Amino acid sequence: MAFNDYDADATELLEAYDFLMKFIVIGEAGTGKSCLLHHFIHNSFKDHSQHTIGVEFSSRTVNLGEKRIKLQLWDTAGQERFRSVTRSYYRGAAGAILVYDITSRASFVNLSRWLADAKALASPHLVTVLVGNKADRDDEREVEWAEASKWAADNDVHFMETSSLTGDNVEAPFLLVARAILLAIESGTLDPEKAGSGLWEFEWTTQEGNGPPKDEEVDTGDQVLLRSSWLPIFL
Ligand SMILES: Nc1nc2c(ncn2[C@@H]2O[C@H](COP(=O)(O)OP(=O)(O)O)[C@@H](O)[C@H]2O)c(=O)[nH]1
Ligand SMILES: [Mg+2]
Repeated sequence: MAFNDYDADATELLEAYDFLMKFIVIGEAGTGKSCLLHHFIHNSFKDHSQHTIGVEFSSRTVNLGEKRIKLQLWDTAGQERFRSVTRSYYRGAAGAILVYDITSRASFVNLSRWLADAKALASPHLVTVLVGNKADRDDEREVEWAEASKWAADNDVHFMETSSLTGDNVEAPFLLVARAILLAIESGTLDPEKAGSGLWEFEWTTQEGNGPPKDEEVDTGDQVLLRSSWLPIFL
């Protein structure tokens, strides 16, 4: 459950990393967002996935080249009634995993709206990957790979198909987005020092030469305040 995840996360915050990147996982309900995340974090299929209420957190630290990247993953509810709630969590996201279900055309048709919301509310440099999940159900496919790939190219986002049931490709979208963000940082397109300036609200911490974050730095972060004071209302 989300609150245990939060506790685990709090102790993990002391772990050293080079960059903390906030990712949001968005898309219609039932597309497999929670299962995809579960597979990425736990390397197993999530049986009996319940509807996500509001937002749930998890995190995983990955190595990209010489860098340790902590991915802070915000799983959102796809239902319309949570829309205004989840939108408030888009703020400052560096990466977005936009999920549809390849066996459901209905989950594909509103992608433009999801992407527009994310672009409007997250970081202006938001890196997005479109994920066609449930690729294991190819016989029930309603959205062709070529059509989704074209949509992604037209909208300037990355694209891949995954299966959180079999585990096919489940790490790839997360690593792809993290790598793209890291490249942008290293090439100077993104300036991490601008965190919190309003121009670049990417919630992260650089650790180079400074060791792990100090407790008070962690505690005064926007996201931590949101977690402790706001989330329990929805749990
Ligand atoms: N066949 C198949 N079913 C999946 C896959 N991913 C999720 N599901 C199922 O789809 C349903 C919704 O999954 P969930 O992760 O809760 O969707 P969410 O609402 O987007 O978070 C559940 O019944 C899952 O078991 C997948 O890759 N393949
Ligand atoms: Mg969910």
